Amino acid sequence: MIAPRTNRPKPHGFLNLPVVTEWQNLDADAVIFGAPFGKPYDPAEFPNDQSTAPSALRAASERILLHGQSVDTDFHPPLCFGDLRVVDGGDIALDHGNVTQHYNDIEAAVRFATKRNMIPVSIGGDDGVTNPVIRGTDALDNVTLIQIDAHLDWRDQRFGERDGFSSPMRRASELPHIQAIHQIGIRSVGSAEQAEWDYAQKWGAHVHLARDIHLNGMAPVIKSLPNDGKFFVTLDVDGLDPSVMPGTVALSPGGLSWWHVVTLFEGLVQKGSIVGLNLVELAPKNDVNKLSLIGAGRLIMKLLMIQLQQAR
Ligand SMILES: [Mn+2]
Repeated sequence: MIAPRTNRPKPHGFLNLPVVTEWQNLDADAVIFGAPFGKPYDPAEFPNDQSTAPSALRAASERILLHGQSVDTDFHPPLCFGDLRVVDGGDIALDHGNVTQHYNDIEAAVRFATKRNMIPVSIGGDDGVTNPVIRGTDALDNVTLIQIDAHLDWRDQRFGERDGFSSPMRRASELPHIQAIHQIGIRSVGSAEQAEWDYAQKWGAHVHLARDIHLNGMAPVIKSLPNDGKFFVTLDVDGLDPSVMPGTVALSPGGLSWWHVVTLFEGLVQKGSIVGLNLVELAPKNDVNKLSLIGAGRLIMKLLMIQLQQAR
């Protein structure tokens, strides 16, 4: 298997973590990398603002974590992120504007990491990059997909494109290693039509509505997850409420709170283990005072701390 080579991150590694762009040299518990380019429905919409998210997130590092040895008061005893073996693996390149090759390289990077027992953390990009990311998890069997999102994303195709941002759950449902799909934070209207809703129900997707989570908390969601599950988290930031995460595109009122998502991560490691994270749809131009960059960056940290401290 050929190791991916990535572009050096700008302006520096995420949280100033060590940077490794020659992946054959990777030795870490987790690798964070940019997967910037989703397949567009209209060439005029390419590249979009979400493609700038990996660089914007790195540039906001000092607002996400002041110091590698800062304590995290949510943990008992308070734990720091600093001594976890996490690296920034750079950005997957886009050569000659070839998005199909870009998708293949994203898929290969996820596969490379999981085969070497490193947790892949991919940062999009729009939700289109979720398609190759999930395909790349096929070295893990019986994966339970945890989608945090406002939207169903079960469209078979849109404008003839099958690998765009409206289709990742549909594509995931076709993969033999995806055992279950839990969709968390779903609400209101998106691109889904009746046929997609029916198809998702028929397939057996577990849809956890944002409204029910606000009424009953996250405990019923966690209870419904399989014991000893291998959970891959795909986090479309629009799953959170716009008041928490304004820096996105397809805003939808009534979304999840910060604590809902952190509580979910904690529930995943009580039930099983988190095997990867994919974070998409950050749109820095729409952000307010770096609120979304700080929130997204800290959710990446939180997920890794919760999983890696548990595994120690
Ligand atoms: Mn969405």
